[in-house]
Amino acid sequence: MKKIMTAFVGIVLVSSLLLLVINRLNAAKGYSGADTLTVFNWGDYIDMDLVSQFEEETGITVIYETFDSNEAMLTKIQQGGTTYDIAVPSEYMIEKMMEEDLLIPLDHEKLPNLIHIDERFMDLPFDEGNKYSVPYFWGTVGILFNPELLPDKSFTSWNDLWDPDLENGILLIDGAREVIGMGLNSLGYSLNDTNRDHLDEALEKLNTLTPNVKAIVGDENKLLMANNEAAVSIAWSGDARDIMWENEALTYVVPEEGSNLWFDNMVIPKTADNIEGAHQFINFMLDPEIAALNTEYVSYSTPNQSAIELLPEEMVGDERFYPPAELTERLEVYENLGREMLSLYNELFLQFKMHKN
Ligand code: SPD
Repeated sequence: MKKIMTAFVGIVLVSSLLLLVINRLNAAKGYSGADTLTVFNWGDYIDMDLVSQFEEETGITVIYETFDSNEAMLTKIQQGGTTYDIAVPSEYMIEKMMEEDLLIPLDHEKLPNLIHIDERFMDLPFDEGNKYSVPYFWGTVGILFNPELLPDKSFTSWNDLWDPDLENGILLIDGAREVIGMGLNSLGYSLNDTNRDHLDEALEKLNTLTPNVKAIVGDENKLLMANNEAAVSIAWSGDARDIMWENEALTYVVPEEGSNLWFDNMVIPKTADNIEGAHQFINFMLDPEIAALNTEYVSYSTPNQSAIELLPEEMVGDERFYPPAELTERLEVYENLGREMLSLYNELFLQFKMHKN
């Protein structure tokens, strides 16, 4: 009997060890299973301590990867060979991913914390009924600038960026929709314009901005602006807020002719291997205390009403970052313009980048 017990304990030990090794190997390869969860998110877009807390609470190991544009995220998911359980695309990309059948419908019964989301951010046209996505952060695109470095300048319009005094002074977001959109808006056209003549006109106008463009960057704009190495940056509102904590001389405006209102939502892509764990992760991030900590860390605007009640007024009472509905009404949400039009936007952006170099 003693021998049988020893053999049994041995077998259990060896199998647990094997399982652990297999999990670690899968984790290293980016494959999820019930014990791992692969999260694919924008850079600088989560408090990693919260990821550790999720791991401790659930026993699930999180593999965390980042991307810097919706297009890069989509390509990775379309390519296959990955098992992303969670991704965080923006609205037009969610619509595109739904269209391409790349998303798994959410089980709302497993997301009781959804009740904390402000109704204003639920049931939006790109995903009616939030069948595939739930709000993570939202914001605008605007101009972040340093009045101390540019005492005589004011920025109320996109056209202010064409001022010859700003030579080699502006940082742009490395995003096709943002840059082409800025060209379109500066001419009074819609961010979702599909008229070829208008798009060519926008490119032509953007090409005349190149002497003022210092660099086209991703998250590096935070360091450059915080250290006064650039005076102006086109920025997503949350990044602007984050840099403004670091460098109090900076300020942020949304140009008067209009701009983009965007929503980044959590989704479960078809590549998922741990659908149960993905729901657990989403529900965890929707918890008001977790959402409040995450918001304090990343500085973006939270759609979680219960989290807002836990956050300092200094943060959530600032209308530059929590604009009321009357202000957001004049802004435009990117539409899914279809495969051909999105390729054209990317192509025009590439031409602009080549013209700059
Ligand atoms: N550093 C985090 C950036 C996240 C920004 N998402 C904005 C998407 C706008 N379409």
